[in-house]
Amino acid sequence: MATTTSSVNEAFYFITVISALLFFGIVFLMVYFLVRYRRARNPTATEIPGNIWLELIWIVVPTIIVLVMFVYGLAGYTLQRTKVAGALEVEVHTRQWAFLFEYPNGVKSPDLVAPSGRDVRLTLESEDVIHAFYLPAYRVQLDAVPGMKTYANFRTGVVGSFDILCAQYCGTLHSSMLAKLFVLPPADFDRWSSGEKVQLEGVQLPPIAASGLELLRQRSCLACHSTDGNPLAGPSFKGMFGSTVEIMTKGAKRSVLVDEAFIRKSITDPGADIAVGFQNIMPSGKDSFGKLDLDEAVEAIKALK
Ligand code: HEC
Ligand SMILES: [Cu+2]
Repeated sequence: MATTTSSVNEAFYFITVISALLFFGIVFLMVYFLVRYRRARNPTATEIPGNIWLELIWIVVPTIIVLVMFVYGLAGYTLQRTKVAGALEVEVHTRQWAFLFEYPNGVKSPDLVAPSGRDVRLTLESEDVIHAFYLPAYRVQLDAVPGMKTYANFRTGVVGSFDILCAQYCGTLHSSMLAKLFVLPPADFDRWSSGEKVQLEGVQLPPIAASGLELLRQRSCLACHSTDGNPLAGPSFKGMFGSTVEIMTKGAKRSVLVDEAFIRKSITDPGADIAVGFQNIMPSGKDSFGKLDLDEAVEAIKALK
């Protein structure tokens, strides 16, 4: 049965073979004409006013070739876009600079986990700039655009782990916007998605019942906040709790003590107060944290003395 992956492969091979044939055909003719009509053999140039049949051939044949490429491409595009019955639906949230995969049962994971031999339907959304979900092993590449949903299907194959990258330059830490696809035997997938710890040989699966610090990592906070005191795009979490910081609120500068309420507000409404020396680029954590998760994240920041 044709899948996204096989149809992209077919289109790719077809285009490659046609390109190779044209390349060698053109080079062969060029060399042949060079030799055959060289000056020594052909001292006076021949004036050729035109040849209707030749012209028809080089218009019609390439048009047919390009149309066949289009049909191959359209078939793959349709497979990738059309809803498949019984597919595993996964929402892919993208933001600077991490992926977050959300399952129908509410499980959220920094890596994509799926059972083998199953259709997967991704719904992509971006919370800030344009990103691109890129899963080369399965030939899936699709932009995630703010304010718009985009969709991609693929069918998982053998058990294993595969790279996922962001393929759209999206800012300073674009190159670290990475994730994995873990394809598991179906029974293991069911155990993983119901919260059990699943151990596979040589594979480190993302835990879904996370510790506070793990949670900060999974929600991409650690892309901008270090835990060692060095500022990245945002101030370090180390020593944040209990410190006094300068912030801008509606254009006015003031000092505040970083207490629990301030940390909570900074996560759910990061645009309200801007730490001096930093830019207002932090995505709101309002929708990506459940209440319990938020408590745990705040505790983890408080603990980073
Ligand atoms: C894109 C980078 C980025 C990401 C991702 C990010 N932040 Fe921030 N964060 C910033 C910047 C920049 C500031 C300083 C400007 C401001 O106050 O909005 C900041 C400020 C904060 C502050 C207030 C610190 C202060 O001294 O005022 C807290 C608390 C915070 N972030 C927590 C988090 C948590 C928790 C997450 C994960 C859900 C997170 N951030 C994700 C960039 C980021
Ligand atoms: Cu990106």
